[in-house]
Amino acid sequence: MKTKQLINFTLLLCFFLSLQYANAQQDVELKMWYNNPASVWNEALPVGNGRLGGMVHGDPVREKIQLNEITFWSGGPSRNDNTNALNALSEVRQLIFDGQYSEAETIINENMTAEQLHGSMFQPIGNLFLPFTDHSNYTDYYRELDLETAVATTTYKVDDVTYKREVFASQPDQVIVIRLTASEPGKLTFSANMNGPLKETVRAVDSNTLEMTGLSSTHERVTGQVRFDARLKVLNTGGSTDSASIRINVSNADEVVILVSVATNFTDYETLTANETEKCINYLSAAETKSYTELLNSHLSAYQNYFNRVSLNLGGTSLFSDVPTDERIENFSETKDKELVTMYYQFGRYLLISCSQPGGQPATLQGLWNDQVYPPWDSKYTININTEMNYWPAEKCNLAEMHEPLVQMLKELSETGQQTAQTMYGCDGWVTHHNTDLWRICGVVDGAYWGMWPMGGAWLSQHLWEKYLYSGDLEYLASVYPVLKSACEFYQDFLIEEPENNWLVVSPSISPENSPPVHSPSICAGATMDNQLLFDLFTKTIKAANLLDIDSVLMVDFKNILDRLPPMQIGRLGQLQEWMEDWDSPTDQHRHVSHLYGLCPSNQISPYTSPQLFDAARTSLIYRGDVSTGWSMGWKVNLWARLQDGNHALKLITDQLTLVDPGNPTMGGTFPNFFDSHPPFQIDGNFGCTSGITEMLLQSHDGAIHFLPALPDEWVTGEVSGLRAYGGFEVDFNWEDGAVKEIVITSNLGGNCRIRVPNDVALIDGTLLDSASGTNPNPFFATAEIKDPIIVNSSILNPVDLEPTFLYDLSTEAGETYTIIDRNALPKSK
Ligand code: FUC
Repeated sequence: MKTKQLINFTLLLCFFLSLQYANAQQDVELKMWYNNPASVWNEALPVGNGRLGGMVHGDPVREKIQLNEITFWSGGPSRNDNTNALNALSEVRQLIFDGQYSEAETIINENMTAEQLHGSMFQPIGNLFLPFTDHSNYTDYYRELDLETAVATTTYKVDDVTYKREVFASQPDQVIVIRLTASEPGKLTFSANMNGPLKETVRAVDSNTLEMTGLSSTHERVTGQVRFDARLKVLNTGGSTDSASIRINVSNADEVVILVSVATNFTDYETLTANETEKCINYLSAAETKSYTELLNSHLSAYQNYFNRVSLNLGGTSLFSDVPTDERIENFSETKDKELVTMYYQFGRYLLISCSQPGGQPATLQGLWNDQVYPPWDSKYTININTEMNYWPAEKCNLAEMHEPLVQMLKELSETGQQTAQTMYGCDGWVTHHNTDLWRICGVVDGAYWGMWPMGGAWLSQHLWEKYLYSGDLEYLASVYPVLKSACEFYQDFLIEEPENNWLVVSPSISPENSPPVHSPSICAGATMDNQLLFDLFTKTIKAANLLDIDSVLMVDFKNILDRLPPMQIGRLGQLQEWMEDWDSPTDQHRHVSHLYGLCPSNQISPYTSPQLFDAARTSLIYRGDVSTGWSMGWKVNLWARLQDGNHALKLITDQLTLVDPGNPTMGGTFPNFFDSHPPFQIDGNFGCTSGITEMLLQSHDGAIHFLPALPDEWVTGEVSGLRAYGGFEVDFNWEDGAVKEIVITSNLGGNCRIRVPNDVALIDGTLLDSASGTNPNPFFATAEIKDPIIVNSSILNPVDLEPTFLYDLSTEAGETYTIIDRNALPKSK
């Protein structure tokens, strides 16, 4: 090696070592902890394995674990299509075009909404109790949920003996595992029992097994048909057990492991022929053959395989780790506690792993955790935002497998929705409206104002393409293509020409759950969100067909439809119009911001390719305000991130991290157990905010992988690893003073990697990157080719001033990793 090369090499080495040192940040402690037992459900800590859920209350005197099983729903296989709809359709459409919205609404309510069945309810199994009659004088109380192990632990002392309870829900072993220990032998004397609002029987099967059975409710005239069998088995070391008729007594044991197994007769949305007792016993007897350590280890490896993929550090310094989590939430607006944000972010990932596992059901409005027989909105699937939002973090936060139950639900809806399309509208393809449930109902529910929205399939279907953009998996794409195609076929038949501009529009419809100030019904034609959804649905389906090299003739028809959809319009206030007419009001603070779907989650509105729409979307969002329901604030975190305003996004996180009274929730915010408050608890806000935090740090929807697009001033330094971007890229990076320091990109598919960065960067060996411009040759990054907007008055638009960025191209090979660093940090001789 020549001297100059040697010096360069040494400089690089020193530099690299110093970078490593600078990056060695303290790990964030991911433990939610409290110094009191949960007195109400919204303080209890959730555990789940995708199928079984438990809410651990941590009460020393009477431990309570509230239990759920994801297939325990009211009713049974059912449909709710109104057969009168088809006869009413043309009259309704004419009334809408004539501006007679109230008349149209009346006819819809009488002829198109479901006659009886507005959807089934996700219902609770019941509670497991462990009464310790002599533990009321406890001291040194502590309980936690460790997000790194997915174990809920409670410890306390009675008479100088320390008692400990550990609870986890094992995905590999399909049971909830509870271990009870004491610091002295022979100290565990308690009993175990179960009850539930829908129980039919409770009985001791033998001296250490208790069984509870039950049946789901009859609801809206559909007979309750889901049966459950729940069993607990007490495995004691030392001491003894005996059974009274409805409880197991444990005396003087050293250690006790309790296994909880629950199963139902659910097979699939059409069939309830499984044998719940056999399934329940099989799970239990398989788990019984393993030691606690074996059960824990298999749980840890399954859980951590997902959880450990992403780590985040926003530059916190363990300032508040000695403060209980509920107090930290309460103090957040003052402290801006960065580690609390990290914990809340990782809690979102924890929840998705815990409530949505391959082969199971998608996360409901409450994920997998519901203690009420009549839960809010039935704890089912509201698909005009809420279910979609549940899955916004799935791909970008490296939990692609957790997306699978949603994909499966879509396949099933595309079956049930075909009959709905034929019966209600005489159309081919499949359709669903704004709600569905375990039985995959597709009709109009809750009344025209909320339910007359035939777009549920169009929105859900976006997830099918989005998943492909991250993985590039063509086999997967082929498996979901029929769902996409059939969704388009419905609109091919259903769309009608509106009289003024001859655009093809959806009618009847609504802009979800909002009505314009000019008339009280929400009913309308051609709502902006509908047009945006169809733009995406048709564009993506055409792309999928091209990639799979099929249906080229049909795609010509689809392209013609695409060309005839209404463009976006910028109204008199400089706002993005929510409706086809300029009806928006500057005082409308409705929680739904449906027309901003085009900004997020879609990529139709971009500061680089459609700056006027970008400005208009921003104006609309400012009018809409910040504080709202939990999920609305979660959406706004994403929207402000897409608007590249990190400080405003953090303002929304602060609004969302407002502590809500767990016993009497009256506002949007966060419960002590980190659950999002709509109010009441609704899990979408958790998932929305987790997605939004990711969007503040990394975006890949707009032609490039954009690093730190919306970094708040507060988050000066930080690091994140394991985030996923379109095109099969996986990304780790850190930053200081708002500048990226080091980026490590793993390319899984190869191809051009276009990056957008806030400061100048180069490859770590000093090689400069190619400046990028024009279209990204990597097809996964194709930007939306939307029509030019119609603008009422362009003089009131104020183009948003964005921070300057650097745009580079890097050609990558599949399987290779690339390290890029701040160019200022390169050795000077380079
Ligand atoms: C939609 C929203 C409500 C609520 C419900 C479950 O109807 O408008 O705010 O989230 O879903």
